Amino acid sequence: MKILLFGPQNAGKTSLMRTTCLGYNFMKVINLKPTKGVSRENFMFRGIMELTLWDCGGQEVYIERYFSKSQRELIFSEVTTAIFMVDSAVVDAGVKGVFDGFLKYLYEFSPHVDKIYILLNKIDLQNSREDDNYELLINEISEEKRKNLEFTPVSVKEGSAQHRLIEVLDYEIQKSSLAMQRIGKIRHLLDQLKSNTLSEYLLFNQPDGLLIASTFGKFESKPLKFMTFESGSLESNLYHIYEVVMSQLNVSNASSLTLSTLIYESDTGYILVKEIHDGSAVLMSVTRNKNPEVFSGVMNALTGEDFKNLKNTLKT
Ligand SMILES: Nc1nc2c(ncn2[C@@H]2O[C@H](COP(=O)(O)OP(=O)(O)OP(=O)(O)O)[C@@H](O)[C@H]2O)c(=O)[nH]1
Ligand SMILES: [Mg+2]
Repeated sequence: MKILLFGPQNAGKTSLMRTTCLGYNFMKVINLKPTKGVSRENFMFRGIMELTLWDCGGQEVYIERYFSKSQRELIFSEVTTAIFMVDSAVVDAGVKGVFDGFLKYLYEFSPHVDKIYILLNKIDLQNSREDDNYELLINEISEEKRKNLEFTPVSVKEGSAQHRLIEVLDYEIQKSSLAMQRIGKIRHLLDQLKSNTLSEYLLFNQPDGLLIASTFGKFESKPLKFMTFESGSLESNLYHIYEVVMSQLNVSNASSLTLSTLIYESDTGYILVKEIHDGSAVLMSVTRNKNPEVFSGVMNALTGEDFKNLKNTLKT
């Protein structure tokens, strides 16, 4: 799936991409340099849909190049989702020309695109003028074409832009029968785990931290940040101790890098967190009580056939 992220310089396109698809926080992208030409990146969105994001640097020299005869087809063909982004803190008449060119070539080379998303970014700024930017962009566009345009005022800094992008991509997932099949299969496997172990399961995608599926059906949570697997002080001590113990036991091929399951205990149950498939996803299991059988049931399940199936499904 080709996601085209287009718009004038400084709009926040690269910030949006990195914070949504890589789970970076805003502070980490505050000093981004302007993107030189097109930066193409592949992501596994929600662990089920492969995206190629075309982040088009918005400086004038590049825009001219994208619109040139030799490049326009490459940029604007085979687009699945088209997003235009502007910095609403500046109202620049030149942006209208960029927007009109974007629409023209998109309609020409990807006529099947039924919705075009326009993000009026940086509304967190005092001087943002999203209404003026809206008026500027929509001017002289026919009633017919306006129906396909969806304007949303957003802020990458405050998180609403990421929320909107996730909403747009989820809408694409629903249109893709392949993605829906995959998610159906994963849900089925989680339900299988649940019925065998009296526990609830939540499966997260690591790069973006988003939920892939859970045994709760609809479940809303903020994207996870996977800090504990990297830098929890308890874990880093554990790695060291584990290596010493293994050498005492003369186990030569034991690597602490393969440690992959964390277990937490509360008054009422256990939470087991297991990395899957080289850390591309994380499975969380929450037991309903503290019976030893329930605990060992989950442990068995996480090493058994259902888990293997789940792992294989994620791999393909
Ligand atoms: N206040 C505020 N600043 C933002 C927001 N989004 C992005 N920025 C800042 O705007 C600047 C430009 O962001 P980029 O993501 O590099 O913009 P871009 O659209 O990729 O720019 P080009 O690559 O030149 O086309 C950075 O300093 C960001 O920190 C926002 O929502 N609010
Ligand atoms: Mg950029």
